[in-house]
Amino acid sequence: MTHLRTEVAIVGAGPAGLMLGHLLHRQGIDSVIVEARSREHVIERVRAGVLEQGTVDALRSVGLADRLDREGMRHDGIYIAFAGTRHHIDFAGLTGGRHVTIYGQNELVKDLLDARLATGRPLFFDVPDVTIDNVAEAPVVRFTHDHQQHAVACKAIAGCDGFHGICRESIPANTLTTYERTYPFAWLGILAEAPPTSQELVYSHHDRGFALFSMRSPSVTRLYLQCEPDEDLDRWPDGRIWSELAARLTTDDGWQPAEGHIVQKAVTPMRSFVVEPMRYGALFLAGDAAHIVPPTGAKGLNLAMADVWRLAGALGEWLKGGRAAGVDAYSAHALRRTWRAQRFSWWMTSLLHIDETATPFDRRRQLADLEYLVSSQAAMTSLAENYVGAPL
Ligand code: RFL
Ligand code: PHB
Repeated sequence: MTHLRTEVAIVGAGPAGLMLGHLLHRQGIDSVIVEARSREHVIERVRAGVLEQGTVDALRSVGLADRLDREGMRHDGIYIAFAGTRHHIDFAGLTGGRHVTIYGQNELVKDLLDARLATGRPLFFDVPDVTIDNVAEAPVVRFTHDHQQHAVACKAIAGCDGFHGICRESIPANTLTTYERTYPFAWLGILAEAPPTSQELVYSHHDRGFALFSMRSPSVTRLYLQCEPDEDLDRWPDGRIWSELAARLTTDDGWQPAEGHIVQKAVTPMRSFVVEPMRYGALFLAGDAAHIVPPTGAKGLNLAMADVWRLAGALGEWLKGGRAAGVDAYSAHALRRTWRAQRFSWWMTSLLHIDETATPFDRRRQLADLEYLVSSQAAMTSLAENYVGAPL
């Protein structure tokens, strides 16, 4: 057994854990990061693509945006399509010049990993058996790496281990309240070697189900189709995917996505989930470990970044200056932003998907909501303001 000591033990090397490690490092605070999966798996996982302006500003301010500034694609708006027509929502015009940036989560994770490796601070991959102990008094993280057992004594533990991690599960259930909503649909997502045919994202409400046109680069398109929660990918050969995308996305101005070689296919479940509070003793939850939003509002990664931004500042004040006000306020502050994103993500999801259990009244009300959205400056501004997000 090796005994290590650090200030903050971070469980999970996703965007939340890696960013937290970097922000602590910049304050001269040591951390150990332990990750269940392999380095390759963490880098290759295809997920989010939309970064709020606040996320980009934060990354830039801590020296992590060199490649993002070169390769990220600035988007000043999105399209909402329904009844055959695309309607533009002009974020920049509606929010005084604010915008979002398209940059794959896996690219961001690559940048964060490079930054971590450059610090020389510890990061263990392939650690599937992490346990945490004594978070109320003297926290310890135990794990096995390369057949060697380790125990890391620390002052705080950051649970950045995503929705299926062990940190949230380690908190006594009677001290937590969970809020959850599941949806009767999921997303079938593909990545295709095809140049984007629209400069901006297209969110399409269609009788056959929701579809989303997004991108990763000038040669790679990212597309999603609403599907069943237990959808069998074997029922979706490439030809069926393209014809369904064409049916749901083609608009009466003749626009449609270009086809190309499909390089990745996966089904993503949809869920809204929040646990309160986001702290138990010296264990702080951040990112998907504490909350999940359906991807329609593009908020998950941005919320994770906002959590660790606040947590890093609070831990710095506590560990270096002995001031606990920030860590004491962490959960309440993070939850305020979380609930705002929850409301927006739920609203975008309900607005755009076809719910087979909806009544005819609900369907007509949904169409009225879409009509109102694209005809009212106030409604478009509300969408734009929430989509671009508040500063972190
Ligand atoms: P992650 O990324 O899940 O990372 C958690 C890490 O912890 C590891 N882990 C453990 N490590 C040690 N011990 C254990 N017991 C462990 N258990 C788990 C995991 O291997 C992993 O490396 O959580 P994090 O860092 O909080 O980041 C959250 C984001 O990944 C997530 O919110 C977004 O991907 C959500 N999301 C989107 N967010 C956006 O802001 N904009 C988007 O456009 C967007 N699109 C999406 C999305 C998520 C999607 N999927 C696949 C869920 C699109 C999709 C399709
Ligand atoms: C993506 O590009 O993966 C993406 C874009 C917008 C969303 C969700 C995912 O709302």
